[in-house]
Amino acid sequence: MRVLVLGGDGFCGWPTSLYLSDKGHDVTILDNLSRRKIDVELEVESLTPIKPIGERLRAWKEVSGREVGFVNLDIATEYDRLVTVLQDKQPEAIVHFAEQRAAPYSMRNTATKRYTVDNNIRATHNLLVALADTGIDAALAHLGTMGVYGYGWSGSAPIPEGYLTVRLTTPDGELEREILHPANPGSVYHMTKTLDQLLFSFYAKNDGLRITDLHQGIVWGTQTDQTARDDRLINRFDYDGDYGTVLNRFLMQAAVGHPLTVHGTGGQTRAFIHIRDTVRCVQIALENPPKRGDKVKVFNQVTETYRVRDLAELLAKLTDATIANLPNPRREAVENELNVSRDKFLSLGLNPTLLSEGLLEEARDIAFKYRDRADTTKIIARSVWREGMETSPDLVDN
Ligand code: NAD
Ligand code: USQ
Repeated sequence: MRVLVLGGDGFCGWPTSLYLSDKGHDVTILDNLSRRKIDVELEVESLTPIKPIGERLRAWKEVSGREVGFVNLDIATEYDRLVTVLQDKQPEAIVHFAEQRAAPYSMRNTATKRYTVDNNIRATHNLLVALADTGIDAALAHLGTMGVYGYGWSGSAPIPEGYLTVRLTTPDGELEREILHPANPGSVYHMTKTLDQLLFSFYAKNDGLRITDLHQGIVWGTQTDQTARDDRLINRFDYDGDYGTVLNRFLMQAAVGHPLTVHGTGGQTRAFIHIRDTVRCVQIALENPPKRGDKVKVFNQVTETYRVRDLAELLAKLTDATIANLPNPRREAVENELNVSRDKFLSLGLNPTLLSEGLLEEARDIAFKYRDRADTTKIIARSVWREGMETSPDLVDN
């Protein structure tokens, strides 16, 4: 298939681009490199030494013999160029990763809240209207988030894959309806993903676009079979207080001898997926698209759920790290249950990479290898959900 990967220079997009290329697809990345610019703004770098996009692509051609195209394009602001690329490439499939994805960055200040909404909503809408406008019938897979459902709203009842069946009492009797699961975002970033859902629903209904929304959990790990083939292909590893996600942060913290930064009691239960499964799930979704006229297909892209403090305890046991219970910079439930339906991917053949299998390898090979690149003053999360909330001081000297 001719596949466009929007946001293909990022943490999930880069390994997905290589995976799809390796499977024989004709891949072109569209990315405005905004994620690299945010690193400059935050004065932080990926723990792993990622190469510039041009060098990445040359290295991939050298090791695989396959070419991946690249267009530097801002999907949120360069609509006419987006249309030209679509007409030129005539993609059969599109994967949409191109959004500002960090909840803490989206809550950092007024400017980052506005940027997150402007960037994410405009990018998604530009893509949808461009597909409707050009009549290109590509299968579109978007990376959404488990956070659209909120945490704990349905107690221990399983969170369905996107839709909820409800019964309405009318003067003429009972009506049964399938509705999008109520949206309950916990950050401006998560809010943009709930708004994306409405855009998808409308364009599927009105224009017959074929859309799959992948409600993904927290991605952990770094390397895939493809990114591990050459040092120049290495994937990014975010560990800073805004972009680092919890399990990769704990892995990195254990590697540099930093206490594990548990927010509050660590009673937050979250869904997880290894990066190797992210790339497989995207492939499965592209191979099983909805038909024209179908409603948006929703998959919960998660393999396991864990409580934050259980992850910290597991790592502390494996690595001798200590645990620090810090003031939580976020407004979120102190403790929550999370029961997620995840049958669709399993029924389509996903064989999940479970946490214990990859964990040691990941910790040893990546975080430890690059520990000298860490700036420990960037570890503590300091973007607060409301002005005046307490944050922790640095726990170690840099
Ligand atoms: P990332 O920030 O590493 O990658 C996003 C890429 O999109 C970056 O390369 C960035 O430069 C590009 N981009 C952003 N806005 C753009 C625009 N307007 N035009 C062109 N390119 C643009 O993020 P990631 O971790 O790879 O996440 C990818 C997607 O998956 C996001 O939409 C995110 O919400 C979703 N997701 C990620 C996780 C996770 O744990 N990382 C979990 C669930 C869902
Ligand atoms: N947490 C800690 N200590 C830390 C970092 C985080 O206790 O050092 C806690 C947070 O308070 C939160 C939980 O761990 O309760 C998860 O935080 P996170 O930063 O790992 O994940 P989150 O902000 O939810 O965002 C990440 C991705 C986002 C994606 C989302 C999937 O950045 O793009 O959408 O995971 S999900 O969480 O399923 O919505």
